[in-house]
Amino acid sequence: MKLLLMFLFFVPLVLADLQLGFYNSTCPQAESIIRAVVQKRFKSDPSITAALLRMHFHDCFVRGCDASILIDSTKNASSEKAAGPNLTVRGFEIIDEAKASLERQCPSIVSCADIITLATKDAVVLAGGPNYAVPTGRRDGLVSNELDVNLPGPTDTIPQAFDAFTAKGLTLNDMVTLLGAHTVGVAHCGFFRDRLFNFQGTGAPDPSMDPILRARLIRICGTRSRPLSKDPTAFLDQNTSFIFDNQYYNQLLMKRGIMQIDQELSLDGSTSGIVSSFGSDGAGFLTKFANAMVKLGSIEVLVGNAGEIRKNCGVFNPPV
Ligand code: HEM
Ligand SMILES: *[C@@H]1O[C@H](CO)[C@@H](O)[C@H](O)[C@H]1NC(C)=O
Ligand SMILES: *[C@@H]1O[C@H](CO)[C@@H](O)[C@H](O)[C@H]1NC(C)=O
Ligand SMILES: *[C@@H]1O[C@H](CO)[C@@H](O)[C@H](O)[C@H]1NC(C)=O
Ligand SMILES: CC(=O)N[C@H]1CO[C@H](CO)[C@@H](O)[C@@H]1O
Repeated sequence: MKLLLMFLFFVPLVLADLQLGFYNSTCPQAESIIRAVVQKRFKSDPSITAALLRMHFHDCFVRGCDASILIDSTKNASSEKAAGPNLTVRGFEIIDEAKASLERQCPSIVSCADIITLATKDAVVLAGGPNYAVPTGRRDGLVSNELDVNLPGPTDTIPQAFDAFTAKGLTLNDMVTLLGAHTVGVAHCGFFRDRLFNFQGTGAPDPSMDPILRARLIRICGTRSRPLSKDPTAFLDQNTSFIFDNQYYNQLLMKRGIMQIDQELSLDGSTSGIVSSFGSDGAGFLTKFANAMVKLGSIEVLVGNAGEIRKNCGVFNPPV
């Protein structure tokens, strides 16, 4: 009986969900305010598409899409930002700018989690990617802890990475599709340097890398004996680096993946077929990507009265 009561009690919470146009009546201009900020930024820096995509992914994979990635560490508490994989996440100022504008026009209405999700979509569109309707109504989380960050890494095998996606309710197809976000943006040499000189401790380069690409990456990253003191970056899609298209997959088919996890997609039998089909069907990829992004944006979201609507995306609201 107790169990049944608990079940009845929790059903409404489970059914409460994201919806299209959540701010229709409470802040009708919300989506256009965010779009304007993203458009202005994109004009001076088209790399923001990559920045926002990666921020969105890291947010959603740690405690769900609840803007926990935006919380600044304090003297007492190391937030998600302090965790290794977060070191190079960027674009926080775009979210802050949108939030400041929203707070002026509809205070305490639009969550930081929705801002990340909508801004990412806007930036994807500006880079030539698909437009898709983003269901909204996310609430901001009350916890951000460095120790919660457990993201897949660039040297994971496909089965290892897939485990991380399965744990979030995503399929292998979703994973291959979402990794298509690597059609924009950069990776620091430190994430793939071993492939150039000493792949998996073999003392030799990764045989699965095109030698022309290897030579180009050595010019960027430095030779084996004289590593550069700073860690430079290389484009993840060496062909159309700022365009959101399917060229990432075609580069993989030409052995021009930058990180090991990228190249593995075309080598592993479970994913190679998907890579080939996306390589030849650009429009199909864009449609699938839009659908996968809606799934990514729905992971473990807080809705209803859960969490809060932060006034400042970098700090939890002070207790009332
Ligand atoms: C197995 C899954 C994944 C792994 C192991 C992975 C790993 C990485 C690594 C190591 C970098 C380089 C970061 C740097 O050097 O600053 C990177 C960059 C990036 N990742 Fe992923 N990633 C994965 C999935 C995703 C997904 C699902 C998305 C988005 C939907 C995404 C979007 C991006 C973007 C856009 C960049 C470029 C960032 C920039 O230019 O600042 N990644 N990823
Ligand atoms: C908001 O408006 C759009 C467009 O008219 C509609 O499709 C959507 O269902 C509305 N959402 C809500 C929550 O009222
Ligand atoms: C540190 O933690 C204490 C107790 O949890 C709290 O009262 C205080 O405000 C925190 N200080 C900072 C700078 O977050
Ligand atoms: C680069 O991308 C274009 C399409 O945007 C494609 O036609 C071309 O074959 C690609 N070139 C290389 C070297 O991958
Ligand atoms: C963007 C950001 O906040 N990065 C932080 C990641 O963690 C390191 C080490 O704790 C900080 O120095 C960075 O500022």
